[in-house]
Amino acid sequence: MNVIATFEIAYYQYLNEASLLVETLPSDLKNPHELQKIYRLMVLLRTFDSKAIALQRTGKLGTYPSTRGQEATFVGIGAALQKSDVFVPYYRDVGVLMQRGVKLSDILLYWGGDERGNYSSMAEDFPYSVPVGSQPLHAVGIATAIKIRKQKRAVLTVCGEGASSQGDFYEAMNVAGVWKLPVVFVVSNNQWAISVPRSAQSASQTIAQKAIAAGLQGEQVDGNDVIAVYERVSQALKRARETNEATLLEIITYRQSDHTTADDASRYEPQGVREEEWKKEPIERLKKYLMNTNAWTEEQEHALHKECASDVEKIVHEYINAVPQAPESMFDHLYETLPDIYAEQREHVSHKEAVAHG
Ligand SMILES: Cc1ncc(C[n+]2csc(CCOP(=O)(O)OP(=O)(O)O)c2C)c(N)n1
Ligand SMILES: [Mg+2]
Repeated sequence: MNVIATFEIAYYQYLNEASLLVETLPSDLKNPHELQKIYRLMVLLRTFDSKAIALQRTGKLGTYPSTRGQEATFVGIGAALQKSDVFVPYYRDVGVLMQRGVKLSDILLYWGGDERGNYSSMAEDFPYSVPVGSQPLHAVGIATAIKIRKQKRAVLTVCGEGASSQGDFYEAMNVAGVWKLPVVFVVSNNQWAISVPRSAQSASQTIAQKAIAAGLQGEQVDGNDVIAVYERVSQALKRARETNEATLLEIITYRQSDHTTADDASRYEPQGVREEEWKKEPIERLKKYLMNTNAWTEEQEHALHKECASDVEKIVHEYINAVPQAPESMFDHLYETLPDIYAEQREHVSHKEAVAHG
């Protein structure tokens, strides 16, 4: 017997659970302003998230998926992406979208429910939608177009560890490997797929090693450490842009919430786990580091919370007072030239609307 293949999976952490740097700070983040910016975004995201849940509980928003506890994942990804890269989201991506020019009031409109629905969605990157495992396929399609056009851009897509069990996920990685496509697959491993725990999701020791069979590099990243997320995503994007090599990043974190506001995790989540995991949560971890390095003060902290609360109030005001978009606008951001069959349907919908509203 000869061993003909071996592999290892690296785990990356920069800022450990005790807020101590265990690796050299990446050069992009050496200026304290950079980490302060990232910290502000994480606090804004959490403030927005709590408000969105409160709006749903008081009947002012439809079903909403929280990102509580996962702020480092999404803020880190958003900070690492360059403007010319393409982002292909799933439904827990507010922290990225808010850095891609999407207004937070539009995100509320998206989750607003039928009556307040924002039909055209956000077309800055890929239309915002709620796929569970199809988006990696869309990402490799876009990456193929980028490669054919010889552009220096990367595509990044995110899905959950639950979605990584789907055939679509493996198919997308396979084609990215064999066609050498400039794509980064991120799996946000938050330990739950609604009520299915990670242990029941896959017998694979890591999700990252799913990359190996497709010929890609796979690695694990501490998802409660925004420095690690930023740096590993940045490196993977750079490799994609410069060498067309795809990467799978398994970002390990914990869902500090129900799956969505339509779920009740207390029915299946073992008692005490969430509290234990909370000790590792990303915002406090970075705050302690900033304070320990004299890059943040209690006064700044107080001012930031006030500022975020006031920003979120403005966002909610915009949302509550938004004029719902016309239903026919759902046809307006899909094609450069609308095919005849949809043009007819568009006409039909707008006519029905006109009749309904006299
Ligand atoms: C193809 C498909 N299967 C199932 C569902 C129902 N569904 C919605 S979210 C979800 C769980 C996904 O979990 P995970 O991929 O871990 O992402 P997370 O929500 O934890 O971020 C499921 C099963 C769906 N929307 N689409
Ligand atoms: Mg999950």
